[in-house]
Amino acid sequence: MRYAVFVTGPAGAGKSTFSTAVMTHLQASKRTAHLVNLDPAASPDSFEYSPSIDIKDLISLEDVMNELGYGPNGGLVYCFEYLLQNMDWFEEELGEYEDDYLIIDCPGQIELYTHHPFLPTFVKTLNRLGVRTCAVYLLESQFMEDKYKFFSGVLSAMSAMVNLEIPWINIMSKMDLVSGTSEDPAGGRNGIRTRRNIARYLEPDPLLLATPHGQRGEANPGNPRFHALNQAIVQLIEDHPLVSFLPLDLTNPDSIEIVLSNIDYTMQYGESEEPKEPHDLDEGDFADLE
Ligand SMILES: Nc1nc2c(ncn2[C@@H]2O[C@H](COP(=O)(O)OP(=O)(O)OP(=O)(O)O)[C@@H](O)[C@H]2O)c(=O)[nH]1
Ligand SMILES: [Mg+2]
Repeated sequence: MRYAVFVTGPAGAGKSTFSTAVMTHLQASKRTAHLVNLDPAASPDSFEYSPSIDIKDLISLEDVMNELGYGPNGGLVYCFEYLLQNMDWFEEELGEYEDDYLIIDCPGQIELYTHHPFLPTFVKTLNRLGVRTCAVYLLESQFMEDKYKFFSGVLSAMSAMVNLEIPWINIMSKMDLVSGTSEDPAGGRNGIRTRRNIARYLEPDPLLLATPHGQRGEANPGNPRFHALNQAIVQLIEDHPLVSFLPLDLTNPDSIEIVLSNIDYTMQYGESEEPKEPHDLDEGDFADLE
């Protein structure tokens, strides 16, 4: 059995840094893992480990922009369409890595997760090739500084989950930037950086949004026109508590261990397979997606 972890999340959430940390951790525990770069715009020296499979060997954003005159976002769409049309290339690259664990570092364009069909199609193809998949979605801890920004992050995580429909883990990255030990250290706007408050973000408490207006700070006071919308979002999150976050502090070795064991558990890594015919996995399991 082969396994693939999609490392997803908005721009700058720490996906590449996390992918590297996972590689280091797996290698230290004598497990083989391969890095896959799925970002056609990644700079070559951004990787501590050189990727075993690199989309840039197939197509690079730079070439698409220079030769076809696309901008960066249209260029990304072109690259993914090209990848999907050339999945035999990916399959060939994958062929060399039986019984392995792939860490797939994805690009940071949020639309890739929320509504484009590329990643779901890519995942289905991997599943057909017998690769067991899961996704981690990283949101950086700075999102907890503003509850409105935070809930927009929660909603983006939700729509990405709905779009991809694979086993899923949300991660609050860069927790080393949050102290969480004192009552309200100087950096903690709105007093969020206390342990109790952090817990309300990791298990999102919709009541954070329901507090009265005027508590957002002077620069951006709550607009009463959005009160009803906030109420509706509170209700949505309350009725569908799909999103909670595992904290990730890369300065703490235990933290990455906990996150990794959650990933292993989610993908049922190493567990004997169910006696299922391969063709059962083909159409039936994905029929609801169409
Ligand atoms: N303090 C802190 N900084 C981090 C951590 N992880 C990443 N960073 C920093 O955040 C920035 C972005 O990190 P990347 O790993 O490149 O993020 P990414 O999600 O791969 O970014 P894109 O691929 O551009 O979307 C870099 O400056 C990192 O050094 C972390 O755990 N703690
Ligand atoms: Mg990256």
